[in-house]
Amino acid sequence: MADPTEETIAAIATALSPNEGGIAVVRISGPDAEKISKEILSIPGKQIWASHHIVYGYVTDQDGKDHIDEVLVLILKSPRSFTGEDVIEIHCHGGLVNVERVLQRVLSQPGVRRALPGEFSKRAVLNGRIDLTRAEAISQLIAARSQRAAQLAMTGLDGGIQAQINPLREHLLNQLSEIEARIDFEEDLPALNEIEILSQLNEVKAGLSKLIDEANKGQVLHKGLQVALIGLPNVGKSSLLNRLSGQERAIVTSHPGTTRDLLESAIILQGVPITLLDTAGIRTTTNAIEKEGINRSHQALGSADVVVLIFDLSIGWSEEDAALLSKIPIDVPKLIVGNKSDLKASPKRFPKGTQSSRILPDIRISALNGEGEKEFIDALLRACGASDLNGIVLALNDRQKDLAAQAIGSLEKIQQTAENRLPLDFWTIDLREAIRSLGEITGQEVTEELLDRIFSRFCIGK
Ligand SMILES: Nc1nc2c(ncn2[C@@H]2O[C@H](COP(=O)(O)OP(=O)(O)OP(=O)(O)O)[C@@H](O)[C@H]2O)c(=O)[nH]1
Ligand SMILES: [Mg+2]
Repeated sequence: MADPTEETIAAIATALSPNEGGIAVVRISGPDAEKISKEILSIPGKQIWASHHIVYGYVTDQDGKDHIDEVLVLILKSPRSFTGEDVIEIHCHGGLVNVERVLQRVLSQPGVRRALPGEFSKRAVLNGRIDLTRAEAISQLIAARSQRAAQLAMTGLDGGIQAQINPLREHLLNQLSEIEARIDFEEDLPALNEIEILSQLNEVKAGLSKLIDEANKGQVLHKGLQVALIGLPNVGKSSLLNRLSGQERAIVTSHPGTTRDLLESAIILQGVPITLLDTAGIRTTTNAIEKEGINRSHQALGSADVVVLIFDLSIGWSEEDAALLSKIPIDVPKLIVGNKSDLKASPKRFPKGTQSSRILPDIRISALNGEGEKEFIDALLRACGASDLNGIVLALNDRQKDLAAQAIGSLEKIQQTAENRLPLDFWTIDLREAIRSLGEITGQEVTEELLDRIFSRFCIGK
């Protein structure tokens, strides 16, 4: 089999949508990109076929007579292209059927095959056009669900992650050479200043911890949060969902037991993508449909990142509310919200004594007139640890975060090695391990197999 980078690959690089898309792009990359394109194109007049030029023409059928589509063709010769290989981009008309026809015509040629997910990006990395952190940032940029998430991904694309990790890795490499020199030339060099080395390693550890901390916060921006609104019937769960989504998403009536099914609404609060779950009001009922709805409410309790328990201020905090509160899993952050603050409040308030660390101070709102909405949103974001996101400029993804944590683990082992007065060889083992973990983040130390695993999660055409 040919070396994978010797093969020419092709895929649709733009999003596919039926009946939509003024244009779409079919990308071809590899040594035969030019030859294949010329075979299927008819280029009228005297146009210049040269790198970084655009030519106008038609994709033709097998006989070269009938036109399949009218297109613009972008020519990018190696190494000045995204993949570093010869790349031809055929900008054709959009719509599902048309683009697929153009791609099929390309694939009908010998020596070209359909690209695997992320294969263009993988080649870009292998050919040194971008580093691994930038390739992953592109994937995050495409998947961004909010402006803030896109902005964070862009920092990665600008090389921000590489710029943070590289100096830390360099630092460790320097320490490693210090130690190795002592192992190799023990007699010729002054004794190792172990305290100094350990303090340097601690600095690296602190740098990594900070990155992990920011990653945890930043991931909220990428992944978003599931927030379940629960409460007794008629407390105003659906009204609150409608207010936060800015539309009449859920049916609201004065009839207890209106909502019978889980209802989702995707909203963005201060840059954080949030999936709100409206649930059926929980009570004892004999109605089979409502029962099933209540079952689903209980399920939603288990999967939510935060549970918002709503009660009716005009009725006051009741034993049923307390019973409901006790059903929420202990480790899920909970926000107690008193709704209908526009009505005369009952003296039965949420008892302060029952507050634990996972229950936040109660909030009073009116889903009817919007009173307390801002305080509610702030409290909600605080409850999920997403309130203080403005300072974050960079966020490692899960893979990078795990590797940073592994590096910290290795550095901690060195601390122990030192305390146990073990020989210097033991220091180098863990130090090398830490260096390798950081190298895997940036792609300086990755195997082809690992790259395959990373890029297989990318979308097709990227
Ligand atoms: N005065 C006042 N009425 C409200 C407020 N929020 C909701 N309501 C009213 O309370 C009633 C119930 O509201 P819903 O939003 O349907 O309540 P729910 O919790 O979804 O009820 P179920 O789906 O039956 O569990 C409706 O008549 C709403 O207009 C509020 O803040 N103030
Ligand atoms: Mg409802």
